[in-house]
Amino acid sequence: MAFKRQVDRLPIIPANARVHNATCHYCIVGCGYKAYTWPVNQQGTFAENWSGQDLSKQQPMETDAWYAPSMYNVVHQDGRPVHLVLKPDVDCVVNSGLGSVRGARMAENRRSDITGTQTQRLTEPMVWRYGTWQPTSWDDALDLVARVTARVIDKDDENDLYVSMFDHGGSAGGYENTWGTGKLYFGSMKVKHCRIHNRPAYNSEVHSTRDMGVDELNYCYEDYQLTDTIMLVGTNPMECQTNLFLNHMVKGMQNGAKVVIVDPRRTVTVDACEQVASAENVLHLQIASGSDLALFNTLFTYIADQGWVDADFIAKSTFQGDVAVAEDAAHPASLGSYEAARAACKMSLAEGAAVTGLTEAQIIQAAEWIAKPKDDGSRRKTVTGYEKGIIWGNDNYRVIGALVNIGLATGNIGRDGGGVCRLGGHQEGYFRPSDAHVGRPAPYIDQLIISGGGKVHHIWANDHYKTTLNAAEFKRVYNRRSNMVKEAMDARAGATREELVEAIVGAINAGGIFSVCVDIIHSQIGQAAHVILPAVESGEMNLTSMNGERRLRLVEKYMDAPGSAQPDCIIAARLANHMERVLREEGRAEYADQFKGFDWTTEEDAFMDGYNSGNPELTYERLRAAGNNGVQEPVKGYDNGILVGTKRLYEDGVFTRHGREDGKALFCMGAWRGLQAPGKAQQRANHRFLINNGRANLNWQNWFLDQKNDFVMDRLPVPFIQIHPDDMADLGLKPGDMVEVFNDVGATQALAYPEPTARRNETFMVFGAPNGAQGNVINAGTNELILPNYKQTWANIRKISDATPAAARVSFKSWEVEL
Ligand SMILES: Nc1nc2c(c(=O)[nH]1)N[C@H]1C(S)=C(S)[C@@H](COP(=O)(O)OP(=O)(O)OC[C@H]3O[C@@H](n4cnc5c(=O)[nH]c(N)nc54)[C@H](O)[C@@H]3O)O[C@H]1N2
Ligand SMILES: Nc1nc2c(c(=O)[nH]1)N[C@H]1C(S)=C(S)[C@@H](COP(=O)(O)OP(=O)(O)OC[C@H]3O[C@@H](n4cnc5c(=O)[nH]c(N)nc54)[C@H](O)[C@@H]3O)O[C@H]1N2
Ligand code: SF4
Ligand SMILES: [Mo]
Repeated sequence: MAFKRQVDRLPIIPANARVHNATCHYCIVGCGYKAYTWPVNQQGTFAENWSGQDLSKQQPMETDAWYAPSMYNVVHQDGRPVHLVLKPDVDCVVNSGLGSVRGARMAENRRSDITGTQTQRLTEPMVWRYGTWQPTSWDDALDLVARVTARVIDKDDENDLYVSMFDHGGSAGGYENTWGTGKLYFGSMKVKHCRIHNRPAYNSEVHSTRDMGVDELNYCYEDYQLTDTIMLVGTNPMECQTNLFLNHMVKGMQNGAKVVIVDPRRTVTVDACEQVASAENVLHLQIASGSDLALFNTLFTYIADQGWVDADFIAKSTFQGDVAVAEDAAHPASLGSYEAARAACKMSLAEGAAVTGLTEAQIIQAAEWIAKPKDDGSRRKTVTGYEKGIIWGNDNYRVIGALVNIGLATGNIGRDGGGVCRLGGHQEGYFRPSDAHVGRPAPYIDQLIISGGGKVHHIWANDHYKTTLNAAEFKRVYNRRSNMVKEAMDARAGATREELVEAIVGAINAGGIFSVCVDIIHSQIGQAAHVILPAVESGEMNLTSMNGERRLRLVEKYMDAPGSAQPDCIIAARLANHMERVLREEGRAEYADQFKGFDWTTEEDAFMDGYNSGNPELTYERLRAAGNNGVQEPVKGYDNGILVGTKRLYEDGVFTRHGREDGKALFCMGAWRGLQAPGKAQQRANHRFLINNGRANLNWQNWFLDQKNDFVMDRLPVPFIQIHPDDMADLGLKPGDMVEVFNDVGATQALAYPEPTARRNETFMVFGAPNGAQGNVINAGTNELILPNYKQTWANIRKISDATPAAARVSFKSWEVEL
């Protein structure tokens, strides 16, 4: 019998099952899957089935003729129950048939009223009424949202409307939904007080690389197989970009690539690389937390001093002169030529070693693996992947700039086997009107809300209660302000709509906030909301997104939405319709006209109105034909029935991301200057433990579906914090004990997980959990341009209690498994 799945056999997919293209909607990698559906009263046989194999015989080890219980469910399609199997696609070049512990659970994580999975999914709009949430119709809920919103904003003054919205692809997002929300908030309105799902402002995660002319997704995954050295900075791809690691990086190592990993922690990625490439080909630079900039500037200095640079590339493709862009409030470092950057970033081996805690020999070794020409004099190819260890690390602008400096100096951008790229988080899928009105630096939304700003807050697919910084204070204030509105609503139970809106506006003007939450579940911030609007996920709608090598695919809708849930783009459109109607009723005709143009009935309408208008080659029909291999953006044309894409960017040596006409890349002139974000150095000085934080293979993001998935919750009933066993002994802790993590800004709790490979006084806590938000102990201090510094956090730890019954059953064996 399948473990915990209460089934002893699964139906065989019949030969005539319907097949849909489906890209996994979780991480950036975007693995290809196939969704098979067929009527519940049918199934295939050993002889006649989808695989074409005789299933009465034992299949070979690498067979595609199987699926796991987690890939199966019974759902509805066109109103009828169907079997659903969602299994990895062997023909997709991204994953070649591999799944992951997240993606391979997509099917069992669909809402099913038949098998009882994910019944937490919202099925209908809800409005705060009579002291609780009451189900209601879309028109009723949207009318209330539109009336209250219209009361606090006006043409040319939309600053009291605050918006939190996804900017990604995958599920929640994608070209349809970023356009729907974007057209509403940046087209019809010019909302300035907005933020993105993962940071408290509407800005870029990677300003500097863009300012230097280099888009952050410039390579293709195949480059990992064509390279001499793979450099991984502040990222843990075995757990976070799993099939990019397993299907491309592993193959690169098997082809002989060496690996340099920069991470203050020994990760399972380090372990896995050592197993594949053998330890002598893996260099783990276990730097002091937050010291990356010192490392990169030292590497850049050393590589330049050795002359291991691509002089021809520097001359032809990079800015000649001195300073091209001066340092100012919008540019935390000057940008200019190679020589100017060399001067500004100069750092000796001794200085670099002192700051990072590495030996000079380790830094030299890294420089050789990155840039030392081969014995025959030919250039070494190095591909660099970076992610949240530096994006949410110390001195975001300068540190990313310094890393891109190395890639430019060594001619490793726009070449096969090269690239300096984000490994990525969600998939991408951004198409919106200009956000220029937001300004740069963008407003720090969380701090504005905490200090009383904002009257109405629209929240699209994120849960700041679990995932923002300074979360303890944010929740305290948000609960208080949203409760003021709830109380006012309760006091007017039974009132007319006009009276209710008056009461709400009264509470808002007294300091309250009216909160509207668009989500697929009733989230934690949704507990504070007054209106809750149910959205659908990818697969319950058609959805287009691109992955970390800019590969665009269409997920074909394969099942019905739960209840009356709608695609986000359609919710945005209906909200726009209601705004137009209400404004017209109120006699504000000119403003009402701005909300025209939302007469979409399907997500395809939103796609055509938005993405297609800027990319006329792309239609659903053509993407459907392109299948799970899709096309790599930007799309250059359509030739003989085939979409023509772009394998990697900048192969012509012309750099354009900064918008400069000369097409020359710029170097970043950012010197090392210690911990940059306010309050971090003091916090480090005053607390014993580094609370490094991030992700684990098993959990997806803020656990919104995981929290109702026993496969995950049996393994991790409470978020873990990995601690060295000797530190645990100091604190009197047994494995599984509940600890409180506390510091100057807040407190949270976790399960103590012994980790012998951890350094003393350096812990790692999984972020985003529903019952232990790591963000509670992150202070409000951000890097310049309002980039959160989640990773540099220090706190103390004390025991709260013995293990809970669920935690007491957890295994504490090593995470380092044999591959
Ligand atoms: N399993 C799983 N995969 C995911 C996600 C998930 O929730 N679960 N989420 C997706 C999303 S949205 C994102 S953004 C990505 C994030 O993907 P990653 O960035 O790869 O993951 P993180 O665990 O956040 O952080 C990566 C590493 O940064 C290291 N780090 C901490 N401080 C420093 C430092 O000062 N310097 C350096 N160099 N490294 C440091 C941490 O030790 C950690 O190993 O993952 C995506 N993939
Ligand atoms: N301490 C710490 N904090 C961090 C980070 C860290 O490394 N450390 N990383 C940051 C990063 S990189 C990220 S991406 C954020 C993640 O922070 P969030 O964006 O808050 O987390 P998610 O889990 O991605 O949130 C998804 C929400 O959208 C809902 N949802 C899912 N699909 C849909 C859909 O199709 N439509 C709608 N309307 N709703 C949907 C889910 O139910 C869930 O409530 O956290 C950030 N916070
Ligand atoms: S690696 Fe990422 S995209 Fe691929 S199956 Fe896993 S979560 Fe999905
Ligand atoms: Mo992310």
